[in-house]
Amino acid sequence: MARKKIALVGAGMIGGTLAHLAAKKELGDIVLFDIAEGIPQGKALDLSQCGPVEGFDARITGTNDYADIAGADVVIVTAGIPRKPGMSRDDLLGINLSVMKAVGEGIKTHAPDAFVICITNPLDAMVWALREFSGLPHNKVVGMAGVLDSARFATFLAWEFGVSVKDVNAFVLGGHGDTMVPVTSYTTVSGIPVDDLVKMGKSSKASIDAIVQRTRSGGGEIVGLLKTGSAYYAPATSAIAMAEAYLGDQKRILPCAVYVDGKYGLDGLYVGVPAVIGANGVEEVVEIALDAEAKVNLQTSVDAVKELLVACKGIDNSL
Ligand code: TXD
Repeated sequence: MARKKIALVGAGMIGGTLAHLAAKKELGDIVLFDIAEGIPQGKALDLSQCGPVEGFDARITGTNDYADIAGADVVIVTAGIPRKPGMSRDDLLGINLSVMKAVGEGIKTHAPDAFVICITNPLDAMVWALREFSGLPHNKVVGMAGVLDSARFATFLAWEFGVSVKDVNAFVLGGHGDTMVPVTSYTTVSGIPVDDLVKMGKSSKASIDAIVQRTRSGGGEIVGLLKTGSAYYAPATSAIAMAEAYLGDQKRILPCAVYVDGKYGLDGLYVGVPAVIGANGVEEVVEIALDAEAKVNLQTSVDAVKELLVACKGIDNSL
């Protein structure tokens, strides 16, 4: 059976990391696309030379021509600009919306049957715009944010409780912004709810609240430290988990930015909720029962996403 084809649109910090992870896991042949001449070609050549050492068989190529993504099974989009200190994710909207228009056209023309994972910020607006520009079915276009935000939440909780990250199952819903919703009532350590662990004296409400806030500002914390850009190892790792769920028909329930129309009382927008990811892309939007506080927080997050969509429509009247 021919190897799958993974197209990475954007060959920057996350794109290069995606390529390395996909190659090490032998997910398929890899095409790195970018508008910067030389970058995708240079990274592809460098990554190819990992093969003899790592022992992976994957053809890794770099290109500046969208035609080379033809027939991709998965397309992961990181094209655009990242944050610098002092910038919010929303500040990226104007530039990255125009990038999504070009990327959407490229995918529409050359890879209309792909499962598309958008990473570019502001994520909840960019994934919606990419779906509009590409014209692909809603179940084949998703945004990566919740897996990353949940991983950040899980990391901080594992440190707090002094347990293995393997045993922490964390849930973060809502938009990929300051209004994201870490849901402690659905977050467990080996099945034990975090709220019960607090009652058992393993932590305190104040510490958990501080972890929730650190999770919300997790991206900004790294931007402030790096100064030259934003996080890329965990974002790439998170997107690869989503790609594997699709390629392997894993039926994983993952927090992803998916198109929600009807469930959660939402009327047709992309926001982070639990979704079943399998061979048909988004196979189900899982509607979990939320307590009053989580419902209010999710609505606040949805309202923030809706404001971004209004801004997008104000910039590009084709939307
Ligand atoms: O959880 C999440 N979704 C976020 C997303 C986590 C971290 C980073 N987040 C966002 O991903 C970030 O705010 C950026 O919008 C993207 C990509 O971040 P990255 O760190 O990879 O940015 P780089 O290193 O600047 O790479 C972007 C590449 C760069 O090589 C540009 O030349 C290229 O995008 N680029 C384009 N490629 C194709 N087409 C166009 N028009 C284009 N414009 C820039």
